[in-house]
Amino acid sequence: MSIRRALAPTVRRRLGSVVPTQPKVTAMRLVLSTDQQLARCLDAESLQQAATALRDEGYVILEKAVDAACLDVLRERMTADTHELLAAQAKGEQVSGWMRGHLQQKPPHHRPFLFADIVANPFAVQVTHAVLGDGLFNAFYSGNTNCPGSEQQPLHRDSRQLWPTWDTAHPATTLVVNISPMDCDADRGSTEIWPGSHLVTGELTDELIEARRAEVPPIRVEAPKGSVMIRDIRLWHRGMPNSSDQIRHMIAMVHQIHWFRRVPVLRFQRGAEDAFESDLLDAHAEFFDAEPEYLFGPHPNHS
Ligand SMILES: O=C(O)CCC(=O)C(=O)O
Repeated sequence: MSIRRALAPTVRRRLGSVVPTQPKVTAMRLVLSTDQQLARCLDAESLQQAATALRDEGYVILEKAVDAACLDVLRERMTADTHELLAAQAKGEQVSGWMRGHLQQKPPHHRPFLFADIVANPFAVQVTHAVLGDGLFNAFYSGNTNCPGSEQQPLHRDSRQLWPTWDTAHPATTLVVNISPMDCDADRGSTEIWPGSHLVTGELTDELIEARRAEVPPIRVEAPKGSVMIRDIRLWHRGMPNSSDQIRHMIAMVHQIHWFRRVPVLRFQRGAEDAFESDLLDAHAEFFDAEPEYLFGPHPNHS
């Protein structure tokens, strides 16, 4: 496994003049080795690095963590579903999404589109478990679709600090697991994220945003196909214009600490239970014979 990581701004400040020339944080990523892929397990050092990145920077990208074949199957089906959503939108039907070209789109909830590499990705679960501890559960199975010609979203965070009047941030309670079935980069409208901003308290005013930009500027997610990005739900981010001719899908799951209020269970088709098996993650799911209505179903308020 290789790891690229610059020192976090907090560390740079603490070290002061000892390392005045350290570059700013630009990425936090781990590339899984073949051994780790075969073992379906991160080694202790990698796990610690990933958990530390998530705590300090608010995100980590694990490359080579998802099988390409299942991503291809998902992309084909999700592209067909996007066209169905866009056709409905063109006819005036209500379709979820914030700003032109951005859709809240659930992946299929039935066989053969439910894969262990996605719904219980062992590497992602290891990392979220390392940060959130025993008893974590998944509260969400949906996603963000960024269509060609989309516009920029306002900067936002998907959840505020739990104690918004405090001037210090609390430890992580909720982590978003994002998987795209394709290469993600700025041309294809990858998400803009603000490293370390999950620890910033206060309202997202223009003044606070500009002060933060001067200290730690935002970056665009660069995640080759097969990557998983895990981010703290408080991390500042936004959807950006997609200047390519390709629809960018991004599946989103939300892992929560055991004591968090539970949303209603997620509903999937019976026969796919095996995909959700995990010693560490409670899938918080129920299975039914009928194919669940997912595409036009309700969207809970997450991610
Ligand atoms: O699609 C993205 O890159 C981010 C979307 C997003 O943050 C949102 O729709 O709230």
